Parts: sequence; C-alpha cells; structure tokens
Amino acid sequence: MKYYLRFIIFAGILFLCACTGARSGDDKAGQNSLTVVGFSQVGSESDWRNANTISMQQTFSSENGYRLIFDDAQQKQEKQITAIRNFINQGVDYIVLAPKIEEGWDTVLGEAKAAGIPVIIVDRMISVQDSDLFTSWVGSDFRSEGDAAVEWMEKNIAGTPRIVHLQGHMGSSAQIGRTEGLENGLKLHPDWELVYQASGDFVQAKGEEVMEAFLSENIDFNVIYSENDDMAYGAIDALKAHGIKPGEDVTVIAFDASSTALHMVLNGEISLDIECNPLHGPRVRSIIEQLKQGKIPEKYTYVEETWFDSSNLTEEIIESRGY
Ligand code: GYE
Repeated sequence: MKYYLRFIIFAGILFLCACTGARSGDDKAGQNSLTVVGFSQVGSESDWRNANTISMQQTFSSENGYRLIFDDAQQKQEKQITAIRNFINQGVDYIVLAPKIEEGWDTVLGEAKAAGIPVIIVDRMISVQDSDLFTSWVGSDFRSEGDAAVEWMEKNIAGTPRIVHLQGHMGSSAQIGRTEGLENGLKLHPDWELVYQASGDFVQAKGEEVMEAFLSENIDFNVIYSENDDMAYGAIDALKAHGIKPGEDVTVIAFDASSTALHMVLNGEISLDIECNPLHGPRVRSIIEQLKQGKIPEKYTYVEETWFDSSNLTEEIIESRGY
C-alpha cells in the first residue's frame, strides 16, 4: 500500500513535469517560428508618416508570422542609429530603416552587415559608400513627382507663376527630389519666379510659421509649392488668416495625397496633389519573403504613382485609397 501510494505520487510528479516541459517547449517553438523585424521609423511628422507606420504595424503582425520591434526616432538620426544598434544586439532577423536623411549611415550599417543582418531601406534613400550595406530599397521617385508638378503648372497656371516654395526636411530624399523637380522647371522657364524658399520640415505648424514669415514681407505671389500635405495645411491656415483665398487668389500644390488633402482638392483649396504612397508594409514584407526563400530581391523598387486635381478626383477614389 505504502509503495503503491509512493508510486502514484512519483508518477504524478513525472506526468506534471512532462506536461510543463512540453508546454514550454511548444511556446519556444512558437516564438522561434516568428520572424523578428526591427523597424526604425523616423518619427510622426505627417499624415503620410502615420499611414506608413500603421501599414508596417499591420503587416508585421504575429498572425502573419512576424514580431515587429518598432522604434520611433522622433526626428533624430542619432536615435535611429541607436535603434539599429539595439536591433543588432537583440539579434533580430531583419532590420528595416525609414531614414531621416540620406547621409551618415555607413558606420552603423557596417555593423549590421558584420552581424549578418539584412537591412531593407524604405521610403527615403540613403547614400552610402558601399551599396552592399543594404539589401533592397523600396519607395517613391521623388524627382519625377516634382517633374509632374512642373508639367501640371505648365498647363494650368494662367500668367507667370510667382512661387513660394515650402521645402521638406533638408537632406531627405523627398525634399531633394521634389526641390530638384521645381528647380529644373525654373531653369526651363526663365520667366517663372521663385519669390521665397524655406523649409517647414514636413510639419504643419512649421509650414504655417514659414508662410506667416513670408506674408509679413508683402511680396507678390500666386503659387505655393509645398513639399507635403501637412505644410500645405499650415500654409492655407496662414493664407486664410490674412484674407487670402486658396484656390482663388493662390494655387496651392502639395505632395502625398493623403485623404484630408484630397478632400481639400475636392473643395478647391488645394489645386494639385501629387501622390506619394505610404503603404509600404506589404512591399517590405514581399522583399523579406523573397530573402527567406533564398531569392535575391530587386535592389531598387519604385512605386507607381499619379496625381490628383479637380479634373480626375472623386469622393469614391478618396474612399478607395486607404490613407
Ligand atoms: O512626403 C512627408 C513625410 O519621405 C515621402 O515624409 C516621405 C515624406 C512625405 O513626412 O509627408
């Protein structure tokens, strides 16, 4: 009897151990099967950026087989560099970087390369000595976005354009390309005038500030070329505060084509919005899936884009776009 009881207790303990062991083993296997992606996001400066963050977070979910480590660098390149180093220390499977500016990435990406972690660049580009420091890039052709705006101006501005140019964050590809497009347009049209040029850092409040500063100088103008929607919102607020009517007194051109801005195209306050698509999550995922299968993805993938003005935009189009 005594032995019989002891045997039952012993067997019971063995059984419990086996169960816990199996369970923690399963958990481990479950965790290991998730692909870990460290994503360094530059910040949350605009509608575009927020849509981009959501796209990445929705795509790299556990339901899709991923664990996303998200880091918001709050517009500081140093923070992006620290985030990448943390990703390396944590031994993530892939690093995704949405860089603030083009320069300054060689050292830290050299460290990622030495650790054998593939790096995917999304949205803006980077400028590095050795192109092997990143595996692939996906984003927009910012220069051709600028060219499209110039082409539209050639056909749609009556009289001589006198342009106020609100630039994005200096040194970012989106600023560089859109500025190059306009500057090329100015070269092609010696009669066009650039009456003011300043950076509003892609931020609404700064767009308003820059516009206020310009308006206080009482210079004649009829076009605002704003390198993103958010700065255009700020500039439009400043115009209205001075009794100037956007769409009537001034032609406002913006970039991104987020839903709020497209509604302003429909109500006439913004005359042209050049599309820049932020929904990069699935595109980055497809690059990672290719790498997982041992394939070599394209080095550069440009997203196809269009533009919207009152001639081609409807409420249904806005509803169908997802940002
Ligand atoms: O146009 C702007 C955002 O890099 C394309 O960054 C992106 C730009 C976008 O803050 O709104």
